[in-house]
Amino acid sequence: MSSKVNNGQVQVNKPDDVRNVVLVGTAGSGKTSLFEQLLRARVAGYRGEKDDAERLSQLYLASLVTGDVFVNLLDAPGHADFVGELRAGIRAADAAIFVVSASDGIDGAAQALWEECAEAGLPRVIALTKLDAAHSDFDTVVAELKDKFGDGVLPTHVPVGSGAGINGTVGVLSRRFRDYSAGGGEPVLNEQDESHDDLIEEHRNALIEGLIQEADDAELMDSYLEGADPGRDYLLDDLMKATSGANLYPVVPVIQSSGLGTEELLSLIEQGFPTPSTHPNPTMVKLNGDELGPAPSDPDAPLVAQVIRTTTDPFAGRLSMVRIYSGTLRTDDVVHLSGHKAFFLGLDPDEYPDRDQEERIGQIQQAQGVELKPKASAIAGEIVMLPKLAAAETGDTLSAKDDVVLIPNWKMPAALLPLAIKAATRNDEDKLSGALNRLAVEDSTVKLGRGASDQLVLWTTGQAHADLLLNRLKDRYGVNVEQEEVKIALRETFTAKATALGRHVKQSGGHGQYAVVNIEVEPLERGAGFEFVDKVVGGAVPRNFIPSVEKGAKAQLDKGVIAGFPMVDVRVTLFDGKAHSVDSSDMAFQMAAAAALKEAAVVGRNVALLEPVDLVTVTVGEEYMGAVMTDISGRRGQMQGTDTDGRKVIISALVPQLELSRYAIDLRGIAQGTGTFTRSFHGYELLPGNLVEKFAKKD
Ligand SMILES: Nc1nc2c(ncn2[C@@H]2O[C@H](COP(=O)(O)OP(=O)(O)OP(=O)(O)O)[C@@H](O)[C@H]2O)c(=O)[nH]1
Ligand SMILES: [Mg+2]
Repeated sequence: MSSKVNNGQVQVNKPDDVRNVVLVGTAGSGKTSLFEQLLRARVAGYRGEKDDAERLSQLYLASLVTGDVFVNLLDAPGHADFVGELRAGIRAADAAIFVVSASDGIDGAAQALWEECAEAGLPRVIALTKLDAAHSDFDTVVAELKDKFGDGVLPTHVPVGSGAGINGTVGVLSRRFRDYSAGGGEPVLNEQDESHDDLIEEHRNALIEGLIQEADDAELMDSYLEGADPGRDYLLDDLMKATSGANLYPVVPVIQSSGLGTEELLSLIEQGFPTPSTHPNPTMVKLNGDELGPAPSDPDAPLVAQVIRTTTDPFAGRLSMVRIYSGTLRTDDVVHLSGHKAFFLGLDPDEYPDRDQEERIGQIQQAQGVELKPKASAIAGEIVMLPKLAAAETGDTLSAKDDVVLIPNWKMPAALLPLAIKAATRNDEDKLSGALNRLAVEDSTVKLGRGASDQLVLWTTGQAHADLLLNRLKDRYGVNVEQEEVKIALRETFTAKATALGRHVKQSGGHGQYAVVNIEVEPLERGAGFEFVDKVVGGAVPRNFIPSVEKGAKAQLDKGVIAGFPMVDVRVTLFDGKAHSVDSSDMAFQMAAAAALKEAAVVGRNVALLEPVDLVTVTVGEEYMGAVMTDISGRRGQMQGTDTDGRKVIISALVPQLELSRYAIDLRGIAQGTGTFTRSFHGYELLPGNLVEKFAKKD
């Protein structure tokens, strides 16, 4: 067993010295506990970090040294709101420890994460945690894992004992017993301990057969079929190859309290996980969009690196976590920085403009344990921290100045939960926009927007994300904001024809005001807007005041007539009126037109409110289809149709925005974390009469 190494003395000389490993798993599955367990085993003097809200919501980097390899460990948050951080971790890593809690099993969210890893071609070892908890059973969960993730799932170590009595593991291939009962995470190793042979027998055949299949090794197959037990080293070699190629997923039992599983995982990381040069890098793209193939893991190639995450501190400034794919990065280098999110993610280029500029590298820091230490250069395969970059944002590419390439952005989670805020005081108001800009730099999932009545809206991925942003505004930037109800942009309209008289007459003393108009209002079809018709005959309203009537009517419609929302889809016909040779004026006719519209509108008779309706498409597992549809009709939704995509269904419906404010949260409950949805504005529809009361102002 390796002793604890002082990381400060480890030099990374070539990509093969490095392993980049991300811990992935659903919320609370035990990732951080395992992360700490691995660090304690290899980092001298490491006592453990304390959890805070920031730590829980973002990708966290530390390193350890095991054997001859330098391991960058990335702890990803499990909460669905922070899946963007997890995807960043998947991008930066060459392999994953996929953490599954034996006491919770595999739900839809775990399956979705597994698929994310599979899409990225990431080799995985499954760490089965909480085996000590009551009702946890190793064989039951392994069967469930095989059922959900396929036959490539094969235990390489099995626990000895059950529940709280588990005291060690036996290697399925090595037959070695590691006894963790002394505690402290340091096992006693017993070679060839035959007393546990019966435990591994059923797993051993499955594993050997799996390996033979994967390795496509005819010689091995023959000797196995003849009853010969293939040599351990031979098998281990095949195991490491199959693991590294993401064809086979070893399962390792883990228990937090005793540190069980630590050494087993570390040896898999060291021997079975790909190095940066064996795991394919992301594809490089030229500025014109042409693909160039994967970045070569070569320290002598031109620089290609990507910003994995960004934190901004009001005092220390920006700190960027950067994965280097190709080349070597040196202190004081001037490199090319590119951000082309709109191109890669199909986003609005006005909202996400392209950025191409020079960026000077200041200090380069490397994680040693949990501490950051400066170093002069870093090579392909390393993950480093770069303080004080001027413009780098999460997802941006850093490349050589004379050899500019782009690395695609990973998919961002949809920000579909609106959070309406306003500055608490004048002083906060002044600081708010600066603080919001910085929030957006470090977290590209948050979108800033304006809602109805110019309300400030932050679009977030869920309640936990919203809470985190509010905390950041307060604690990091000292800005106090108040949360408001999200205002929905309703509209007013007429539903029936009406005629009305509007007067603006003031003739006591001095220069008077005189204007009388007779108008007819009538509804137009949805989307028709505002029409003005002049039918005045015989000069009842002088020609020069006709535009005044139109202007006054338009102004009143924009302000709203019954509830303060713009009135739309209406034709106003001016058919009569009266003027005074001295007292009539432009202003008086504008006022009269406004008065006539107010007169024409009678709540409960000929006016109504319109509400914005979105086209919503929900993608869920088939089993949740009924529940989703029932819920949608409860939201006054109108079904538009369903479609299928493998084992998922896609449900389309028109749903009023008033009913969608919390849908991002509610859908997670309905579909147990497996559903996703999109929404786009469809049009305006009549708000049901029973809801009009709530919005109509009485004056
Ligand atoms: N009994 C038992 N509890 C464990 C084990 N591992 C973790 N836990 C407990 O499970 C809870 C969640 O553990 P974390 O390590 O924070 O889980 P996580 O996956 O990092 O959670 P998120 O980061 O929120 O997704 C904690 O209370 C741990 O003490 C284990 O092996 N056995
Ligand atoms: Mg955690």
